[in-house]
Amino acid sequence: MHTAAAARVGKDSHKQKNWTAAGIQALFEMPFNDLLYRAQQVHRVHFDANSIQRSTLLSVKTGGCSEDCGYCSQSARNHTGLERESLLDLDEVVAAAQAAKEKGASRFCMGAAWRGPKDKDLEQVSEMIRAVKALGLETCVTLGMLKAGQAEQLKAAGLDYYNHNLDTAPEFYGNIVTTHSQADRFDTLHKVREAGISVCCGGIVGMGETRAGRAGLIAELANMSPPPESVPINNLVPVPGTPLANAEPIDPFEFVRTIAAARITMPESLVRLSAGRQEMSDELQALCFLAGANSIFYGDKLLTTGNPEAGRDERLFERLGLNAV
Ligand code: SAM
Ligand code: DTB
Ligand code: SF4
Repeated sequence: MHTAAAARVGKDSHKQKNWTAAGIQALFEMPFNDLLYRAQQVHRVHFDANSIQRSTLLSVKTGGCSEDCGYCSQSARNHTGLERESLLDLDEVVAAAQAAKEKGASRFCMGAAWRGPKDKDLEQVSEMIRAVKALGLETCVTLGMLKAGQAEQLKAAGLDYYNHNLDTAPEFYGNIVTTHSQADRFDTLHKVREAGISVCCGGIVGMGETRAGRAGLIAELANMSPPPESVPINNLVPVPGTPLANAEPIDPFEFVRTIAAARITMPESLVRLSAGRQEMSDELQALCFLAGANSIFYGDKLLTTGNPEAGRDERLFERLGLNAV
C-alpha cells in the first residue's frame, strides 16, 4: 500500500469507532449534566466552541412529490393545501442566493420535491449551482435519489454538498415511508461520496420513534465511513394534512440529548440544529449549542415552513456571544 494511503487508513481506523445502537443509547441514559459535559469536551477538541455556521435554504421546486413520506408537506399524497410549483427560474434563485449572502449565510441549499431528478432537471439545477457558486457561496442541493452519472454531473457543476437524510431508525423507516427504502437512500449516499461531493445526512426526531430508535439512527450515521461532513438534526414540524400532524412532541431535553449523542459520535462533523427551531425558545436553542450543535438554517423560511427571522438569530448570537462563520 502507498505510504500516504496507509497513514490515512491508519489514522481513520484509529479515529472511527464502530458505534452500536446500544452504546449510543447508553449515552442517552447518562445524567443530563454529564452528557452535556462530555459533548462539550468532544466539541472543544474539534471546533471553536463559539462559532456557528449558517446555511440558507430555498425550495427551487415545491410540492407534488410522488413519495409518501409521512412528515412531508410536499408529498402529493398528503392533503396539505400546498400548490405544486414548477422549477424556479435561474434569476429568482440567484436573487435569493445574493440576499442570503448579504445577510451572512456561508452556504446556500436548494431543495426540490422530487423522488429524483430527470436528466433535463439536472441540467437546470447544474446552472443554478454554477451561478450560486460564482457568488462565492458554498453550494448544497437536495433532489432525492440519484441515478448513475448524476452525482458526477453535479460535481462537475461545482457542487460542494448533497443532502440526503436517513431520517429515522432502520426498523422504523417503513412506518414513515413506503415508496422507497433506506437501502435506496444509502445507494444515493454512496454515489454522492464516490463522486467526491461532501455528504450532508441526518434525520428527524419526534415522529413517534423510541429512544432506541433515535440511538439507532445516530449509530447508522456515525458508522458511515467516513461519517457525513454535515448532520442535520430536525425536530418534526407537524404539518396539518400529513399523517404525522398530531404526533406527540418530543421532550425538549430528549432533543438536546440527540444533539449531544450526534456530537459525541461524530466529533468532526458539523451538527446542524435544523427544522423545528422556530418553535424553540432561545433557552432551548442555547442548550442545543451547549450540546454541540454548531450550524443552523438561517432565514425566515425552511422549504415550506417557517424558521426564525434573521433578526431573532442575530440577537440570540449577540446574547450568547456566538460568532457566525
Ligand atoms: N425530496 C428530497 C428528499 O426527500 O431527500 C429533498 C427534500 S426533503 C423535504 C429534505 C428533508 O427535509 C427530509 O429528508 C426531512 O429530513 C426534512 N423534512 C421534511 N419535512 C419535514 C418536517 N415536516 N419536519 C422536519 N423535517 C422535515
Ligand atoms: C434537512 O435536513 N432539513 C431541511 C434540509 N435538510 C433540506 C429541510 C427541512 C424542511 C422542514 C419542513 C419544510 O419547511 O417543508
Ligand atoms: Fe417530501 Fe422528499 Fe419525501 Fe418527496 S421525497 S415527500 S419532497 S421528503
